[in-house]
Amino acid sequence: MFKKILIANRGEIALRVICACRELGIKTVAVYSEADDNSLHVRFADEDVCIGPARSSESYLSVPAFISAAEITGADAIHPGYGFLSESAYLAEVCEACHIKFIGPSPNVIRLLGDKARARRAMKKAGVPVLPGSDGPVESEEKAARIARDLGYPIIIKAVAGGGGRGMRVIRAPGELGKALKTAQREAEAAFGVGDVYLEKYVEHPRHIEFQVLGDHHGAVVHLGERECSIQRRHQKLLEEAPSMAVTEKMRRKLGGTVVDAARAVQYTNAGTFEFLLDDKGNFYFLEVNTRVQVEHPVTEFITAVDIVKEQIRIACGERLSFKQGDVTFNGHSIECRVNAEDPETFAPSPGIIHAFSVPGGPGVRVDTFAHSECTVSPYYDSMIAKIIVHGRDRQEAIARMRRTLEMTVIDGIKTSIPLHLKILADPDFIAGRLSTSFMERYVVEKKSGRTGLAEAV
Ligand code: MV4
Repeated sequence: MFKKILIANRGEIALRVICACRELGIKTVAVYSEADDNSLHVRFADEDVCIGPARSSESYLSVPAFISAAEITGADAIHPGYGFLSESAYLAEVCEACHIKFIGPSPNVIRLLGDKARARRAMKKAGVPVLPGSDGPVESEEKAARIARDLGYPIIIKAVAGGGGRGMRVIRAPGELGKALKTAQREAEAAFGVGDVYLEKYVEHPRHIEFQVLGDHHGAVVHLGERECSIQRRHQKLLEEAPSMAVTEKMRRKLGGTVVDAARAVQYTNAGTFEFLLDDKGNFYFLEVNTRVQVEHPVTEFITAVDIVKEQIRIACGERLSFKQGDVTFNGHSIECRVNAEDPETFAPSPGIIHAFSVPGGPGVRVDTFAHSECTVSPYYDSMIAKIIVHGRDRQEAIARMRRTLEMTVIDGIKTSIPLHLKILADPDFIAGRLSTSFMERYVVEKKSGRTGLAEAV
């Protein structure tokens, strides 16, 4: 087993990795920017290294900073968390060259799946359902128009280097195509340095459902079921749950099996997430693979009792998965609310000092956070300050448990999204499980039109 792991991240996920390391008897190295010198991840790590100024580009996004910190402290491995360089094939490659284990898939797999058009092709070949679309990048307007006509409108233009909703454009009529293609290519070039885009048939009001997988270095792959992630705004998830009310046991077994086969086909190792759209007819369509641990992994941990971060570490040091697909069981229902430091009405960031912080415990409650009383929420980083995760015997109990937990949470000094979460939890469509990626949009529209929408309710 590794003796020492460097955590190339900050905030709650850095603490989450420290939890796993402590339970496994592994020493930890925290890295931190000048804005984070009082952070809990620094306090609870065995060693710490300051890697630069507050700005991420000069600290948490610096490959040389991570590598030199690992070399100075003699770390055997780097856990990248999520965000920052967690899906950087380059970081994984430099780690390999420096004989430091990168806790994630191989550089080649990260590169393959990071190219959304290549990933789509690989998944199609492996038998995963994909939407009708272009076989690869489309350069010319003529080719795009021909493909779009065959697909039928609406279509969506996606950046090959995009993902997570960045660099997408929906086209509803042939007249919009030419200009949109050029703009999409230009924007992709500016944002990612790669201007390639591809086309897909557009699905209206789908659900967003993702499957968690784990693969070891001996060819074993298992899935841990799905997460329902449809409640999001501007591609930022607000609330996730497992299992999804829209997925039957039969669907789970079928798509889970397909995803496991596909992961094996691309020699996927470590933890990964296969994202899908689910349309109103029950059809799944592949979107992309995330090659990192996800923010919402705790809902899966609650219903399967698998510690995903510990498994990531064990896999990276070459251990075999200790359980088989048949050993994976799904127990009860879990919900996560991402508590953000933001105005619940306008969504404007609300950084500052948290003067009082208290979250109740009790049965079935888990809080993953870096926050505490008198801590600072920096304007330099993501606004997520805590994840509140609950587990109940069924969805109804989980909803009630989440509601009482949020009601008994104290966060003074900054605005948070908790009032918005409470509105979602009281929404009749949410309670009935009528979800789609348009769920949050509808709030805003209803508010503007003056009707009693969720923004006014509660
Ligand atoms: C789509 C789509 C509809 N049709 N692709 C957004 C994130 C990125 N992974 C892909 N995304 C979408 N791709 C087709 N062909 C709708 C979305 C989408 C979405 C997907 C998941 C979660 C939230 C979303 C919000 C808006 C659009």
